Amino acid sequence: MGNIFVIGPRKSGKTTYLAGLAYWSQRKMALKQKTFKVHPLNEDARHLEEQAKNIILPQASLEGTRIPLGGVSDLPVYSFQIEVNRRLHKTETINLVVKDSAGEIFDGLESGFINYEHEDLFEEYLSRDVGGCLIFLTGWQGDSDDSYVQKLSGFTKLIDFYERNKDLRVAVAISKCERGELWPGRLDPEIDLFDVHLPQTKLLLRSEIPPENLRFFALSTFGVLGRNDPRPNRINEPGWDGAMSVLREPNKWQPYSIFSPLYWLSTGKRIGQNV
Ligand SMILES: Nc1nc2c(ncn2[C@@H]2O[C@H](COP(=O)(O)OP(=O)(O)O)[C@@H](O)[C@H]2O)c(=O)[nH]1
Ligand SMILES: [Mg+2]
Repeated sequence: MGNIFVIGPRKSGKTTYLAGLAYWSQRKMALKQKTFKVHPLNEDARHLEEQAKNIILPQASLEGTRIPLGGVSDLPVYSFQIEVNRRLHKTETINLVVKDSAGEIFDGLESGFINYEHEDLFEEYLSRDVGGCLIFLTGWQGDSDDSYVQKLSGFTKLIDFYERNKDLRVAVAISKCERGELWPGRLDPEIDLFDVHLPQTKLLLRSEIPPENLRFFALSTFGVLGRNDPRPNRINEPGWDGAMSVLREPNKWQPYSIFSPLYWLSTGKRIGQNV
């Protein structure tokens, strides 16, 4: 089970996250993390794995995801099988189909009028066979809170419109949480990140989505340099307002909390937040 879609502003790290997931079981990990094994199942997912190997590891950035010429229906769909081996638990297998989206789709929510092309996509995203969505938010300063409220209120209206307000799980994540100002708040992101930096965003979601279907996360695909070395494992690329970065030490690549939102989205259960 498990159709999930990922949505969020441009450059919030969505595709890099999915690439990190696809490549998870391939790379030499700094910390041997054996709880999760990821098998990319379809061509799009294998391509993502290649991108992690050929672009992210050699310290470059992925190209932004654009709406394909063929329209939103041609956006890539990644299919993964995730094996979960926890001590004292039976092995679990999660089949996950994840649809990535282009940042324009999130940004377009603001206008209140959904572009008719995007409408098809939301109809698909919000159909009954989709169990959850992962929302990436990355800004925490300036007008980020206001801007997210505007877009997410468009989004919650769509959830209502498609009558998914009772049964769609929504995981909201602050991405790139290795950033020094955010890292200490990662352990209890709802209180220490959302209440502090994005309070209106949190209020809006809390008022629109039933509590059992809403969880807050902090994740970082790049992570930090080590368990006892909280320096970010990233180098900011010049320009782009700090939105573009690359890995700093590829051989220490250890994502933070990339599974716990997916695990909750697909099973409704919590798992340690650092995985
Ligand atoms: N600092 C940091 N940068 C990241 C992280 N994940 C992705 N990025 C960078 O953010 C930029 C946008 O990433 P991308 O995945 O294309 O974002 P998308 O537009 O949301 O799909 C790229 O320069 C990535 O290298 C992360 O965990 N931390
Ligand atoms: Mg992308």
